[in-house]
Amino acid sequence: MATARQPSDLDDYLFDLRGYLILRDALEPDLVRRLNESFDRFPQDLDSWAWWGNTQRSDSEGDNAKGYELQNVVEAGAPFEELIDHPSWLDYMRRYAGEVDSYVEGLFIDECFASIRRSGGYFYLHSGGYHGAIRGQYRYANGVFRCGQVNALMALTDIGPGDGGTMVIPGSHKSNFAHPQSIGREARPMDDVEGAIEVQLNAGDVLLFCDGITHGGSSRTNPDGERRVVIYRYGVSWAATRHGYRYSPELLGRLTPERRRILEPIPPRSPGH
Ligand SMILES: O=C(O)CCC(=O)C(=O)O
Repeated sequence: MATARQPSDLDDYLFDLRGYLILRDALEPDLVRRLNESFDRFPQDLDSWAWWGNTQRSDSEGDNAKGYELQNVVEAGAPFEELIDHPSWLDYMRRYAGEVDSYVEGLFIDECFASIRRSGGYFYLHSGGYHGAIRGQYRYANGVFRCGQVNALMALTDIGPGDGGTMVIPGSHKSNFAHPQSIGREARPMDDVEGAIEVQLNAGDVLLFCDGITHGGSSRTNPDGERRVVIYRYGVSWAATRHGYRYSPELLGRLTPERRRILEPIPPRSPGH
């Protein structure tokens, strides 16, 4: 079991400055192995939008040859349940997105998915402070963070040059202007965007970033192999799932109380309950 990591003063400084942090060796090697084994079992013949249990294939790039995304992946087995309250990043999420010291203090995972990137795959440029949604906003005021959403992007493979790593524009979570190269650029890669950097990770590292930072994924140019990541998005306790997925009663029923509270911070209330 990993020990609980706390955000340091330097983490706060860099997260505020850049909008992201890299947590090295955040996942235990055995958990990385079990997650990769789970990825190996994803049905490769699953069509886009087809269901596999309470998970759904939904490739953001719309080209199944270049990747594979499985939404609501917390429903895909025990290793994914361990990620909900993983001690390497839980206290970071509480501090940055958990509405500390308010009447709605707590967290909720509003989206979670597995992503496989193959040759030619990428994730288009999106987000940023300019016209940013409150859901993904970066905010620090009166001594507390009030980020709308902070993501944990967990590397299950080494992600080096040509592997299709995540790209971020450091500081863009506070940007007051649209990036000139972003205009009309929806659904296009961000490889040549001025100011963007590619984040290189080793298997087991986690990229933690405010969703309000301009980000995306570089084009994978390496011909063979796969980039494998899991992304959990943490936000305010009163949110709803982004795409309308419902966590199943079976999943909620077998979780520890701490994990259940993150997937169901506000238990449903209705006559008779
Ligand atoms: O796949 C990536 O590296 C980037 C993912 C991304 O853009 C997102 O989570 O919003």
